[in-house]
Amino acid sequence: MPAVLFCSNLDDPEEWRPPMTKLMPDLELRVYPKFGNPLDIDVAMVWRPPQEGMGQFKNLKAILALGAGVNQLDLPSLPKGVVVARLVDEVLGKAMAEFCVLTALRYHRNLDVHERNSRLKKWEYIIPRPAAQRSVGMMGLGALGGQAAKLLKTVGFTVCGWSRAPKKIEGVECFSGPDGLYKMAAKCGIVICLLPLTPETQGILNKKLFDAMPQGSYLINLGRGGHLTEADLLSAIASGRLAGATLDVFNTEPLPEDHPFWNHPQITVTPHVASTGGADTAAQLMVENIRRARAGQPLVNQVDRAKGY
Ligand code: NDP
Ligand code: OXD
Repeated sequence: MPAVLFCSNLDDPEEWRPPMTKLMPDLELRVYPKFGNPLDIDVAMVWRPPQEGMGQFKNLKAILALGAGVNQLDLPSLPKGVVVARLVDEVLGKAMAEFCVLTALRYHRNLDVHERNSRLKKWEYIIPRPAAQRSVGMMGLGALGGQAAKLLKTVGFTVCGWSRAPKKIEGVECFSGPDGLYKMAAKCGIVICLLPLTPETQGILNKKLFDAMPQGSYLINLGRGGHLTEADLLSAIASGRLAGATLDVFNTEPLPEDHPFWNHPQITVTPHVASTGGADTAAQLMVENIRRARAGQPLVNQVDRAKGY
């Protein structure tokens, strides 16, 4: 009887078991590290592979990521022939879009400045501007960035977006390709990163990008810590090029206690909480992909291992 491995230090397998068993009554879900005979495992639901890697699961056909991002799976290290699917889920998408609107509005309505002023008992009237006068640039127009761009538009922002391949999204000015990023950045007072972390996007939030943005802009990084060149952000804020940043993801998580971001008055740190998937809604996708993997069919939301997302 083939079995599915569940391996995550963040997700609770007992949240997934009931909705998945409802859809697949004969599901045999084994939780790492008590998986029994490794040769029984043909599919694995994984946030991050165990330290010893996935090599011992010789009959593994597919990895179903417990995240939308898959960089933490270290794709090149996975056995060749193993297919990988990402998590795309309505709860995840909705929560991420909310977080984008929340963080963008906070900067748009100068709440960051008012928060600092209130600690100093400083009464400073800043005239609020209409949202349409603020351009928000979305780096990544996939499942999450695309949905967030639409909600930002609904709130009234002028919205731009950047992707690898050209895209058309109603009401969103879309850019693509390497030059497109800097053309978009030049227009945007708030830039949000919702890219996957790949060799091409590593360190992409850097001086070149910040220099392209208007003076006094804001950065919101919800992608991965590896997107950000940390020293460039600190310099850009020190010079006034950027007025502040909200960072949800970091190279090392939890963010080390002595990290300069913690106490920086213009940086807001959130502990990788921008969004999370819902087991109830995503169980259907997982079960569908277990069936497909066992039938040798392409997975839903299958990752292109060469592209890295
Ligand atoms: P998708 O794969 O659906 O979308 C990725 C987007 O990025 C696509 O539009 C893609 O372009 C674009 N892209 C990728 N590489 C490049 C490149 N080199 N140049 C330009 N554009 C590029 O991913 P999701 O939207 O589902 O997720 C995005 C990321 O969000 C995840 O990888 C993860 O890192 C992060 N995340 C963070 C969470 C948090 O709580 N902070 C929660 C969940 C996810 P194209 O459309 O042309 O392929
Ligand atoms: C994800 C995440 O990739 O939570 O899903 O970061």
